[in-house]
Amino acid sequence: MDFPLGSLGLQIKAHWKEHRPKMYAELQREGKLEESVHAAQELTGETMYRLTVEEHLPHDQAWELVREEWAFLPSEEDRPYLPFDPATLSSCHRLDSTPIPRRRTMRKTIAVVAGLLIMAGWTVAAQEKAQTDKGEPKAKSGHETMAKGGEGSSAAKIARAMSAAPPSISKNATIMEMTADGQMKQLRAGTNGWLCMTEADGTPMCLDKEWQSWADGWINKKDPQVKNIGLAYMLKGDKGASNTDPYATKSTPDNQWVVSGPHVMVIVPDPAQLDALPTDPQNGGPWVMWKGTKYAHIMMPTASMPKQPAAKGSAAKPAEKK
Ligand SMILES: [Cu+2]
Repeated sequence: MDFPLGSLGLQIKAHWKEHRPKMYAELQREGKLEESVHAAQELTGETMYRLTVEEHLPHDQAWELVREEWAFLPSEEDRPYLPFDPATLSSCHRLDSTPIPRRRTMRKTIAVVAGLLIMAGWTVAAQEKAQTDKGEPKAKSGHETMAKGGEGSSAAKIARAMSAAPPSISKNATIMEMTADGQMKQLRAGTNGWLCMTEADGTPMCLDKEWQSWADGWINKKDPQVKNIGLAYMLKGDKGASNTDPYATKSTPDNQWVVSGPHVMVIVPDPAQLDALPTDPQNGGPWVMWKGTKYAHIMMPTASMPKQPAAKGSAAKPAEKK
């Protein structure tokens, strides 16, 4: 088998080598490097096609959603554990399961889209560079920041928040970010009742109305007002949470720290209804997080759970692979 890499593929390979050297070396050792880069290239092209041609998302928005999904992965320092195993990447990994039309016409399109992407990337980089070179003073406050320097970053934040749910939901959702001091700041108004937000650490999630009142309770440490079943998406996974303590910020020997891959979350008005479900994140299916607290909810993985970081000083069994 050979796995032809286009210019996008070559960029992906270089990016992985620079930003995820351990993963790169491991893939190389397993003889899976070319195959994985190729899969990342194809998935990125296919998904761009789907988002732009089929779902009519503007090109730059689609690219923001897709670029870090498989291709330009976060660095190993920022994100040691990915929500997927790059060695087993295949076309079953998609932003969602919308089928992709006829394979044959795709080939050409992928090449074209990938070409466009690279062009777009260059243009933006070139424009940013040109601005810096001109020595334009950075806008300091208020509207100026939003209109000029802030615009790119706020578009990126919006795209990041949107990436938690399928585009059909997130494109019309209200977008907010939680700032470092825990305040919520609206980045864009929405029309469909959903809220897509990023937590202070950048973790994105999209919440329906019930989950929004739940989040209000959780953030402000008061009783959540859950009146109906509530649904939320976290298709980018999270950076880790205690399975028992809603307010834990890091792993301890006994707080059942768990890093989750892509998942959906469910809340119900009566927490007793969750009693029938397991609470072990590694049981292979959905589980209840924060059981026995006011914030108990169902975690429902939509992909295999990622490899867990070795819990320091705990007796936790090592996460089994595959
Ligand atoms: Cu979650």
